[in-house]
Amino acid sequence: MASSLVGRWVARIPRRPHAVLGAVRWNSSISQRPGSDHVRFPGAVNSKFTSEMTFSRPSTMTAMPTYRVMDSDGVIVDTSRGPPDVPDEEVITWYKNMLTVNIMDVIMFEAQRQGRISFYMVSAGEEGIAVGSASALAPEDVIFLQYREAGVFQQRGFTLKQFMSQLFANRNDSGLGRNMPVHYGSSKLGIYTISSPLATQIPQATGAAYALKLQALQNPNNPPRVVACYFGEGAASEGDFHAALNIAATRSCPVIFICRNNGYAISTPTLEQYRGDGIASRGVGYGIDTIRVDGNDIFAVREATKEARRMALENGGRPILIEAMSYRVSHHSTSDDSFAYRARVEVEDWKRRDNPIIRLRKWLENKGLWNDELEQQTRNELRAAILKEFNAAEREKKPPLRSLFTDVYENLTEEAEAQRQELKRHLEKYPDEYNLNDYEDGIKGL
Ligand SMILES: Cc1ncc(C[n+]2csc(CCOP(=O)(O)OP(=O)(O)O)c2C)c(N)n1
Repeated sequence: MASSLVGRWVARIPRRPHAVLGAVRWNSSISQRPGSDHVRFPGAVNSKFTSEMTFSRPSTMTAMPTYRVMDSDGVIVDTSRGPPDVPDEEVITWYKNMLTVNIMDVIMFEAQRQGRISFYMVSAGEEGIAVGSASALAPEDVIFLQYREAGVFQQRGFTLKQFMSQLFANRNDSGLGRNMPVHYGSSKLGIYTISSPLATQIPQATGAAYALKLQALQNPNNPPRVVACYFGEGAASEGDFHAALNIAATRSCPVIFICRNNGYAISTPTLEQYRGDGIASRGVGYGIDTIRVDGNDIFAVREATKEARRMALENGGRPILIEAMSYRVSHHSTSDDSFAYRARVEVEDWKRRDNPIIRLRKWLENKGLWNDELEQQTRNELRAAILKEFNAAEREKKPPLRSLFTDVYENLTEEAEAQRQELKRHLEKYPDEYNLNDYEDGIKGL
């Protein structure tokens, strides 16, 4: 589909595709006027000559500032600015969405410990990044995620039944139980299915953004769309990150890269991951407009994403990088014990110090929109709703056994068919060894 689009586009504008597609430099010939204080080298068009030999020393440069709207007491910092540009009811919806993910995380982490699901990853401390950024995107935007952004699904309308069906790998899961838990996906919500190999989603996002750009050029009546691509700072150490940002910059693709910098890539702290100024400085290095925001401040995340979306669509498109700062309060996953590599007190300190949920709660309380009673009632309701879907999903049948083999190719290959038959023979020979009734249609489902 994308290649046929490219083919048609090239055919229509054969001579100067770069100019139309937004490339900054067209003419790369070397030119120098007599007496000029700089050369137009093709590789650095605005560099002045200097007779002072100075190495650029990042360690002496000021770190990029962190944009915040609201402080940790829930107070808007800049008193001259107006209130957030959304009705109070919407802010309360964000709050409830963050709370839903947070409560679900506690329940599902415990469920894994009880052996009821195989694996789980929580997003404690990062709910504000997911919900705040998703609130600024349009329903038709296309989204690529890593795995710690359940709040994006929640904000876009993924239901508790959908979360639970995927986690319990039952027959209502759209992936039919073929992915690890938390690897959700939804074509209806425009969210590509999460995949475990780190950073693969980043070049995919750039490619999708390039396709959107070409589609918009072909049909200007299409609604404007961007791609939003989420990843952790650890994933930004992969080569895929660098290739994706550079291609997005040189092809001017409408993509918002949203990096969650939570201080750890499993057991590797950021201090050991890089020596530069976070991930934000890399965006600048690739010529991408970049902002660093306080990820505990949902208003700052939302505003930065909203502006990034506007900029990403301007003049035919361009990438934007948002580095959202946070702290990974939880263990990396249910397979991790983070106290093996960081002090308990560090985590407790962060929990006390700041948190996107508590911060927004303070703002709501300061405005008289929230109180202890509402908090308790809401928590009880959300917990009950989650547990209802939890129980239903746990009891639901597993997908039919044949789905082990289907959906790779349109028809089963000879090899897959032979394996299916071998499995059938095996199950028929040892019927007492397997709970085939847990699967839709039992052995007939194979
Ligand atoms: C290509 C690849 N290498 C290594 C891993 C193992 N792994 C899974 S998550 C992870 C850490 C990622 O850290 P980060 O991107 O900062 O996200 P966070 O978990 O902190 O949210 C690693 C190394 C993997 N899944 N894929």
